[in-house]
Amino acid sequence: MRSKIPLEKYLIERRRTKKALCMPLIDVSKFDKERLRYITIHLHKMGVDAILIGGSSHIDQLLLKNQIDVIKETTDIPVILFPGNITGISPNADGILFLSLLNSLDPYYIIGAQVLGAPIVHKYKLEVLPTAYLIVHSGTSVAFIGRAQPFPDGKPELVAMYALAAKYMGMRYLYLEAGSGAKKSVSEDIIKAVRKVYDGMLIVGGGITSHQIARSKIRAGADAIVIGNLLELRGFEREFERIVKETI
Ligand code: 1GP
Repeated sequence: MRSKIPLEKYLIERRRTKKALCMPLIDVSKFDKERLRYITIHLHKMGVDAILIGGSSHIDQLLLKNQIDVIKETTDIPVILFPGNITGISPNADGILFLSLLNSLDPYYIIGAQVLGAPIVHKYKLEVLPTAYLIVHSGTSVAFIGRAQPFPDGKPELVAMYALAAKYMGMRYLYLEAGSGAKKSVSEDIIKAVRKVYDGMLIVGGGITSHQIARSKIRAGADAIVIGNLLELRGFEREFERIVKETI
């Protein structure tokens, strides 16, 4: 049983004991109760470090709350909200990635949703993980919805400039996102360039579908990897277990 220490302390301490954190992402709209319970049991057995939960901008809040309850009935692994919008906030999670999509062209995703969501987060007393969110490629739903300005290929230094700004603004978490189901994950060049200037918790996700890909992201400097789509495949367990081993 995990003793109830603050989420951030737990993540930092846990990170010290292994190469990287493994954080599966549950998209609330993708699983029914039974399947979610099955997946959670396996994630618990494999020893993942935290479970992210979120989805697109049109999240059903009741479903989100119910899904978190199902996870919590099954495991004591911390559940962290990964909201696409203010509808992604729920009182029964352990904390929230309080995201600002720094490379959005729409102020709503940089500060607007945060202002609307902050009083709800306060009311629910959720532990906040201040997170810079950078969507590096175009062509995925999250890039389209978030109006993210994609980074040009071969220019990792531009991403590193955002990372440095995030650090100077006190954001202790930085999430490099390729987008769910991305064909191209975040490149090692980008991860290395960001790692050089950013010493907070560096999370990398999008398009990580095998242990080889996971390994190269960790070697490049990721502190945590996020895996979503793979969970939707029947027989995900085999490859997922290999991914978890890469993080130990
Ligand atoms: C999406 O980074 C996450 O926000 C996970 O991506 O679904 O491609 O694993 P995948």
